[in-house]
Parts: sequence; C-alpha cells; structure tokens
Amino acid sequence: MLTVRNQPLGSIATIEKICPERVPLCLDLLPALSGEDTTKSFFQELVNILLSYVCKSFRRSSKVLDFHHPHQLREGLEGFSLELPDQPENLEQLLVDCRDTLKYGVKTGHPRFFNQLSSGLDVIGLAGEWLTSTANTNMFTYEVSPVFILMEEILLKKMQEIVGWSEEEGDGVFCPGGTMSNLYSVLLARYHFFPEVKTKGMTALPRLILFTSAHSHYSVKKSAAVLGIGSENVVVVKCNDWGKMIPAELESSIITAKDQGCVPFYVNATAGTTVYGAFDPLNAIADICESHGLWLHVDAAWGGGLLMSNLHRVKLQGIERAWSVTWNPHKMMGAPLQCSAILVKKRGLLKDCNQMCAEYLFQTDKHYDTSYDTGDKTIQCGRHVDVFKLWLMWKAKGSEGFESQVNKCLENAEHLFDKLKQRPDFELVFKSKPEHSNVCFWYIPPSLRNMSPGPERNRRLHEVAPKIKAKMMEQGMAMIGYQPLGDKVNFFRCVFSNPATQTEDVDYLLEEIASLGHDICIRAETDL
Ligand code: ABU
Repeated sequence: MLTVRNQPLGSIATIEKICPERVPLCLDLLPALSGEDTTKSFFQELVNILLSYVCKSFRRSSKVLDFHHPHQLREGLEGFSLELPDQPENLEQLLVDCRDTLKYGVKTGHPRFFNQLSSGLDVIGLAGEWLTSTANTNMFTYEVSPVFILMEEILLKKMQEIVGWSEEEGDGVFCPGGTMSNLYSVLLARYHFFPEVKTKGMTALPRLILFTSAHSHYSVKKSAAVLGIGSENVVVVKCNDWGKMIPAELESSIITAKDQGCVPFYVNATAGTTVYGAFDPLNAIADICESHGLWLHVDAAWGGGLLMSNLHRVKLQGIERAWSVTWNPHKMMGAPLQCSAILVKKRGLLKDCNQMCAEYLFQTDKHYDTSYDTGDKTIQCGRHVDVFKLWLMWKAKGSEGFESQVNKCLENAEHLFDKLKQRPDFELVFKSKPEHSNVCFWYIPPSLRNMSPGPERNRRLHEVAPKIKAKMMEQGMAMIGYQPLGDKVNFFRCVFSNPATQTEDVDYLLEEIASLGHDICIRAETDL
C-alpha cells in the first residue's frame, strides 16, 4: 500500500493501480480524458476522510481541538505545510493536506463545543452543503439557479409566516451572516424614508439617528459606519440588569435627538442578545416606533430559532410588528454556516433600493418570468446558495424537528443554571432563569472564595476565565467563551445550539472548569 510520510491512506492505492506508471496528479482528474476512475477514487478517499472527521466530531473521547499557535502552524507541523508550491503536489499529498486541515481545526460539531452561537454538525445540513458546492451555481438569476431560487422563495415565505406577517406582506433574501442582514435593514429603512439617497447620496439628507440597545450586536454601529451615517449617530439605549432595552430610555433618547434637530429614523430591537441572550420588550418598543413613525428592525439572528418552539416563541411577542427581521438559521436551528435571512415586510423595497439593472445579467426580454431574477434585490452580484441545506433539513425534520431541537438546547441551559445554583465554587452573573440558552457565570478559585467584594477581587477574578480558557484550549477537551460586559469582569458565557450536547456534557464542562481553575493563583496587586 502507498504511504505518504509513513501515513497509510487506504484507497489511495487504488489511484496507483489505475495509473501505475506514476503518482497521480490533479491533471489526471476530470476533465482529463479517462479521468473518471481516478476522480472517483480521489473522491472516495476524500469522503472517507470527511466521514471519519464527522464520526470523530461526535465522539466524546476525541478532542474538540488540537491547538497550535499561529507560528507553529505557519512553520509547518509533521509535514503539513501551508506554503504554496510552484510544482503540483500529487493527489495523495492533497488528501493528506485535507486530512491535516481538519486535524488542526476545531470540531464545532463536538458535543462539548460551547464557544459560539453557531455550533453542531447537522448531517443532513452537511449533505445539503456538499450538494450545493457540487452544483456550484449563483443565486443571481433564475436561469442559472432555477431550483434554488424557488427554494429561497418558499423558505422566506415560511419564515415570514412564522414571524406572523400576512400573506400579502413580506420579502427578503438570504445573505452572508447576521451583520449583513442588519446592514440591509438600515439601508432599507434609510431608503424607505429618503429614496433620493440612492442617487444623491448623504449630501441630500438631514442628520439621521438610529437607536439600538447597549447589549445589541456591534453590527448596528458598523452598519451606520459603512452606510455613511456614522457610528456616532447611533444612540445606545440603556438596558436593565438583564440586558433588555428600557423602553422609556428609548423614548427619551428619541425626543432628545429630535430636540437637537436630528432626524431619528430607525430602531433596532434585539431578540436574543449575543452575551446574555436577552429579549428586548418588542411590543413596548413597537409602540414607541409607531408613535414616532420609525422603522422597527428586530435582530433575531440568535433568538429567531425560538419562533420554532411553541413553548418559547412567546419571548418574541411583537416581532410581527417589525418592518424587518434578521434571523440566522445557522445559529439556533443548526444549519451549517452560513445561513442568514433578512426578512422585509414591505414588498418591492429591496428591489427598488438596490436595483441597478445590469443589462448583461438582468435582461428584461428573457423567455421566463424575470421577477425570479432576484439578484438585483441584493447589494452583492454573485451570491452563494445558502438555502438548499436549510430546505433539506426542514424536509428531514419538519418544523416539529426544529421545535424539539430548540427545546432541548434550552433544557440544557436550564440544567446548567440549576447545577450552578447548587455549587459554591461558581457564581451566576444573574440569579434568574435564562430566557435563551445563554448561561453566564464565574468560576471562583479557592484563593478568591473568602475575599470580600471590591476592586481587588474584581481585578483578580477578571484574570480567571482567560487563564482557564487557555488551559482548556491546550488540553482540547472542551471549549467555552468568556468576555467582560459593562461593569462585570470576565465571565464565562455558555451557549447551547448543538443538539448533540447532553446533560452529561454540561456536567463535564463544569468539572473541567473546576479542575482547571482549582489551583489558579492570581497574584495580588502588591506583588506585581
Ligand atoms: N454574532 C455573531 C456570533 C457571535 C458568537 O458566536 O458568539
């Protein structure tokens, strides 16, 4: 059997059998004449590598990550080189490169990966992603993506119906992530109130102001910066202790902005904040938007998944009053990255705002209904097919399957919350039951347990989570995120969106943190 750097690679030998005279190269693959067999062998071997990775991703005995510092990966590890060659590498080497790429990556589908809002490895979603890449087409016109365009229409309609919009309302597109979806919302709101901006630019406009909460995603400020409104024209509205926007603060900020001669036009409310998982009071915010005539956007990138659950959708009451909604199925619904929708209540606005009528692409004299050439509704030209994997998952699970998935993630969060309440070595960031699947907490090492609250304890506590995380990443058996927020020093944020995670994984995480943190010694300020 052929080996590459002493690592046997099974069916690579098949490739050699087909081309015994030399080690095969990519030139031996299709479209080479008689390249079919070599291509099949190459793909069979690749599929073996991918399947082995998929199986390992679910195995608790396997590591979540095999961490190396950037300089180590750059220098090359056990023959895995990132450098680009002048001469072609052979197919065996390419397969080893594929295997090593996965080996040194992070298994975001592992049941003990708690680091990101998007996690899990949905096997049907993965199949959908493979098919999508195989089709390798573009979402801009019906002529090159007839099936995917119709799937997008059907998915968007379904999501709009779940949000609670009527038959006559609703438009949207899938776009590359929640930040882009939020960007669309600001762009559309501005165009709705000031359509002349499309041709005249900002010079034709008054000083516009938008509003978002202190706990909202940074993409709202980024959108203002990108769109020439300016991040300083984003008013950050105060939140209560649980991270929810305070409606009275919103109203007084709007009045203040008007008194200053500015023009408020847009409010972002968050359904599921990034760190706390908080839900803004949507109905109260919608009332204020209505009375001031402002565009209401709901960023439900993270919380949108809860709409699938009859038990939890009540937390998004009022979302149907939004003028636009961001909803990322690649988060709580477990679709492979990327899968984010911007839903827009007013039909036709996306097209009016973004259309440029490029004649080489969007000819009006095509022989089919060109309203299905949806590309001109977007700010991109080429657009990845993000819909098929979600469509296939929906077929496979039904809406009920997503509901149980979401419910299970929230049950895991409740389990963690209950465990934390019982343990003297952990402290919850707040005592109330989590609304979403975010659970925020500190680990208190023995050396800090008897310290009285105050700046010195906070200074030391701030160092605990990063130290534990560093050790955890070196060991590679679990992964969780941390951050400071407001007046709170670094704390862990555990999030559940992976249906593979069981309560035993939650228990494991706590034990892992406690064992990695037990002997942590943070020096007193006087010793520094
Ligand atoms: N807002 C993007 C996702 C952030 C996170 O996974 O923590």
